[in-house]
Amino acid sequence: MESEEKVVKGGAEEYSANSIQVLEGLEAVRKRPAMYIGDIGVKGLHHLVYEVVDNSIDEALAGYCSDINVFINEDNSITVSDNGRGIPTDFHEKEQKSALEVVLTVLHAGGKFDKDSYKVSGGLHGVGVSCVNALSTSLTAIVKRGGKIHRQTFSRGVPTSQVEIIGDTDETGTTISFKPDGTIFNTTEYNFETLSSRLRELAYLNKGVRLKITDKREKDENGEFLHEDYYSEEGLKEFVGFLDANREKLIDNIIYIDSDKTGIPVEIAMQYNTSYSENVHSYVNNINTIEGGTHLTGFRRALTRTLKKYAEDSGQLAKLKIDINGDDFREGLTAVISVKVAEPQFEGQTKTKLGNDEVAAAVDQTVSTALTHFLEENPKDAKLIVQKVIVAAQARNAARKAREMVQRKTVLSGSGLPGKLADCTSRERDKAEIFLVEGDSAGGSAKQGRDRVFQAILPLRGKILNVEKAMKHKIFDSEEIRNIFNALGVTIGTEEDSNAANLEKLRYGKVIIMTDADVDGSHIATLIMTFFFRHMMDIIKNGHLYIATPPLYLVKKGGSNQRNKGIYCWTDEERQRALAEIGNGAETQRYKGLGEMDPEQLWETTMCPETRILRQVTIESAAEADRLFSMLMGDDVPPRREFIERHAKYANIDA
Ligand code: 0RA
Repeated sequence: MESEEKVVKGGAEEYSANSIQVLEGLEAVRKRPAMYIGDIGVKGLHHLVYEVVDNSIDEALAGYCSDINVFINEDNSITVSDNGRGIPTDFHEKEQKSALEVVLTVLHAGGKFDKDSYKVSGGLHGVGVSCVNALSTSLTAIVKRGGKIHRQTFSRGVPTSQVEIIGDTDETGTTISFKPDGTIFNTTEYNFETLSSRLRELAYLNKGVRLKITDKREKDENGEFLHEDYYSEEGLKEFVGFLDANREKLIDNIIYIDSDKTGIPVEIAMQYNTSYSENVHSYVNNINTIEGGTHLTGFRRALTRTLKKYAEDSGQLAKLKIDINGDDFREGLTAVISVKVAEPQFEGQTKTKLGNDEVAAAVDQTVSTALTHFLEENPKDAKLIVQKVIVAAQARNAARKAREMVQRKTVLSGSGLPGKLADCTSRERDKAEIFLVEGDSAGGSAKQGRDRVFQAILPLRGKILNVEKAMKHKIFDSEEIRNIFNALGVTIGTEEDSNAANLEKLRYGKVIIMTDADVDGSHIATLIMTFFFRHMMDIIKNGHLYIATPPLYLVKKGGSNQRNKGIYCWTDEERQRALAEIGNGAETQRYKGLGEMDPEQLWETTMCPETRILRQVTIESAAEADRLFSMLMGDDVPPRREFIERHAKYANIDA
C-alpha cells in the first residue's frame, strides 16, 4: 500500500485512497490495451485521437460546440481542442474528487453527468478518454468554464496535480493534450493522412461542425504547417458528391433524406452514376459499419420495393420478360446511410454490423416515404433510373449466360486448376500461399525460386481487365480473371449471401500480389486490388490479401560480382546507410523489375517468409478506398495521373 500511494506524485493527502482505486481500474487498460483500443499498432495509436475527438463531437451533437481543432505536435503528442461547454470541474461528492478527474480517470465515466443526452458518437470501442489517459506518459486537460481556466495533469492515468485555476476567461471549451506511451505502443508516430481523412469523414457525417487539423512537424514551401480545414454545410449530400467526383452522373439531383420522424435520426444521400458497381456505405453513430446490418437491410428493402412499385405503376416493365432483383436496383448507385442509435448492438467478426431490429423498420419507412416523393416530383429522373435498372437486369441475365458458357469451355488441367498455375504441394490452407505475379518472365523466376511445398505461383499476363469500367459479363470473358478465381477455388458470387460459404473454399491463406516496384507495377497491383475489392471483398475483409515488396536497390562494392557482399535496400535511408557501411567504391544497383533478379535473389528478398516485407491490404475505410479506386480506374485521367505521380510507390490502401 505504501508504495502505491507514493505513485501519486504531488497529490494532496485526500487523493491517496481514491488514487489506488483508480490505479487498479486503469491498470487493467495498461495490462490489456488491445482489449480497450483494438491493438497497440498504428491503428490503436490513431484510435486514441478518435476517442478524444468523439467526445468533442458528442458535445457538438448536443448543440454546444462548433469547432474542433486537432494538432499533431512536434514530439508526436496530440492536442484536441473544442469550444463546447467544457468538462465540469465541480467537486463530485460520491467519488470525492472533481468531475474532471472522474472523467479522466474512471473507465466509461464520459457521459455520467449528463443523463439527458445519450452518447451517440463513439469510437468503435467507446471506451472514453480515461483509456487515452491510461496509455499516455503525460496528459494535460485545460477546461475553460464558469469564467475560469482550469488545468489538471496526469501521467499514465495517475493525477500529477490537482485541478488548478490558472486564469480568467469569458470563453468555454476543453483542450486535451496527450503523449502516447512508447512502452505500450509499437509505434508512436502519427500519420497526417490517416487522421485527416477521418476528420473529413466526420465533417461530412456531422454537418455544421468545423474540424481542423494542423501538423506541427512539417512545414510546406510557404513556411506554413501542413493543415486541413473541413466543414460541410450539406453533410452526406456533399459526401456523395465527393465520392462520385470522378464518375459520370446519371441524374443531376442527389436524393437527400434527413429525418427523425421515427425517433431514430436517419440521414441518407444517394446518387446514380453510369458505372456498374454498387457503392453503398453505412454508418452508425459515426462508425463505418463495414459489415452492414439492419439499417442497410431497411434501406435496401425500401429502395427495391419503392422503385419496383413506381416502375410497375408507370407501365415501364410491361415488355420486360425477365425478373428484376435487388442487385439491379443498386447498380451504379452511390449512397451513404448514417443513423444515430441510442443503444447500438454491434455484431459480426469486426463488430461493425448493426443488430438492432427496430432500425430496419425506421430506415425502411423513412426511405420509402422520401423516395416516393422524389419519384413523383422528378419524373424525368425517375424514368432514367428505371431504364438503368432494366438495363442492369438484362446485363445480369447476359452475364449468367456468359458464365455458364465459360464454365463449360475453360481449359483446366486434370485437377480442375488453370494450366498456368504452379501449385504448391501442401493442402493446408493456413500455410499455403499463392503469388499473383506480373509477367511470364518474373513468373518463371518465382517458380524456380519458391518453396514449392507451400508457395504456388500464378503468372498474369500484362494488365488485367480494368474492372471498374467493365460490365459484369465482360469480366467472365477475361482469361486472367478466370484463372485467378479458378486457382483460388472460389466463384465470383452474384447472390448476396453466398460469400461466407464461398470463402471456405479458398485454397490459400495468403494471396500475395507481386508486381514490379514501378508505376506500371503499382498500377497492376491496384487493378488486382480493385478486382478483389469489387468482386471478392471478403478476401480483403478476412485479411487474406497481401502485397509483396521487392527491394528498390542493391548496394555492393564496385566491380564485385559476389552477391553476398551486397545489401538489399527498400528505402533511400537504407541505401544511404548501406553505402556508408560498405564504404569506398560502393555502388547502387537500382532494381526496376522483378525480372532483374535471379530466382535466388527473388526468394531471398521478396518471397522468403523470414526476410520478405509483406503488406496486408486492409479496408481501413471502405469509403476512402472506394473513392481511390474510382479515381484510379475511372475515365477522368488528370486526377489519376496526379495521384500516381504523388504516390510514386503504391496506393495507400494497404496497411
Ligand atoms: C460531461 C458533461 C458535460 C460536458 C462534458 C462532459 C464534455 C466532455 C468533453 C470532452 C471533450 N470535450 C468535452 N466537452 C464537454 C456537460 C456539462 C454541462 O452540463 O454544462
